[in-house]
Amino acid sequence: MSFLKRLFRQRTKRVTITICGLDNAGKTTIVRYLVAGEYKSTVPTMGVNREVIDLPNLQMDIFDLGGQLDFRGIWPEINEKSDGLVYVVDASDYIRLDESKEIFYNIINAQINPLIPVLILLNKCDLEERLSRIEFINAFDLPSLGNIKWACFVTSAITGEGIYDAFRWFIDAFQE
Ligand SMILES: Nc1nc2c(ncn2[C@@H]2O[C@H](COP(=O)(O)OP(=O)(O)O)[C@@H](O)[C@H]2O)c(=O)[nH]1
Ligand SMILES: [Mg+2]
Repeated sequence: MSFLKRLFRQRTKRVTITICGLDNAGKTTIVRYLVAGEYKSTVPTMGVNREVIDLPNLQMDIFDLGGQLDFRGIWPEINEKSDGLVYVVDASDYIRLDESKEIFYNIINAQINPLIPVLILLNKCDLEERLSRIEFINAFDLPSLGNIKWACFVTSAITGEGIYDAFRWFIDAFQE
């Protein structure tokens, strides 16, 4: 390995990220968007998808966890080792909002290290019938997260809206 490469590697921080949320929230589409810089169609995730994204001084090893009930059993083990959590909610899925909230707090209270950054994405904001950010923050009781370092961004993995700002915040959270 070259001297420069070694130097560069030393400066590169590696983090393990998990992406959770109900099936169909848009998790895989968001990861694909991060990789490709544009919308790409996806198929439902069976188990775990892993994707490594290299940024100038951060390497993100992303575990995209299948949201179906069958696969949630493997979440705790992966979340325990995680340096950062991305939690994705479908802003148009009013019916499963409570289910998503329950899962979210289960991860927060029982699966992750409370010091890691938590990025919450209210996804599918391109759809007309959807929760607003304020409605969502109230419904999910996000202020009750207290000292956890969290942020909530409104995103669309189809148009790309909000993705840059959301991940800018997330990446910055690892540089502190
Ligand atoms: N309208 C809209 N559809 C989306 C968005 N993100 C994902 N989808 C669609 O939602 C479905 C589920 O997406 P997927 O990424 O597989 O969800 P996952 O189960 O959470 O990984 C797919 O049909 C996606 O095209 C979005 O921001 N807006
Ligand atoms: Mg998926």
